[in-house]
Amino acid sequence: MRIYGDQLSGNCLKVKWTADLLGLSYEWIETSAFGQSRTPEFLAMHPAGQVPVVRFDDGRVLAQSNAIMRYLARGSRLLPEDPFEQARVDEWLFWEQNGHEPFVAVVRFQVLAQKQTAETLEPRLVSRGNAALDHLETVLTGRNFLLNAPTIADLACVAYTRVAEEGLFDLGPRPAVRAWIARCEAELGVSGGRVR
Ligand SMILES: N[C@@H](CCC(=O)N[C@@H](CS)C(=O)NCC(=O)O)C(=O)O
Repeated sequence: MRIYGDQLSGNCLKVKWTADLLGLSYEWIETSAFGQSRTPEFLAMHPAGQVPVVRFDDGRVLAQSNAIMRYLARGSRLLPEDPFEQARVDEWLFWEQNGHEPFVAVVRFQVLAQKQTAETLEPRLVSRGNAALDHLETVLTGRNFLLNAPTIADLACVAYTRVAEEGLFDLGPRPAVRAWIARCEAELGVSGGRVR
């Protein structure tokens, strides 16, 4: 398969981490999220014009980082077989896209790419980002991973949490989150991607 992704995007790294952890062979097509996903050629493959996208050897195309992770991880230790445990993974995947990424990742983008400061950031986005990090701190207190074992839920949620301080969020008072990030980096091979 071919993975079209920007190595500096947390959403794209989620897919790379999953494929690497599972030992899947793939060709990485570096595609900058600053323009290269909006060329006519790319739009012909994926009209939404965003990365990550996977094109499988049979020509089928799949987008959305969490959908791709879920598809790649089926039948592996990263996605439990039990239907209810799977639904709990999905719960985290949907929450990450709806309650975390739109705040933590967006604020970080605004700081790094748009040079916004604590004074110019939209307070609502910052406050929702802090609420997401607080939620993780509460859940992870006394736990090693979001569920009973490491899953794609951890990969999804750690992608932008581990770089949240680049968006001026403070992980200092969130020790359970910091310890979980370290565990994900060590046990899930999570690394790389520091810019957007
Ligand atoms: N919900 C999507 C978000 C994809 C997304 O926002 N991709 C960004 C990079 S992180 C992108 O391609 N931006 C370029 C653009 O929109 O032109 C996912 O999880 O895959």
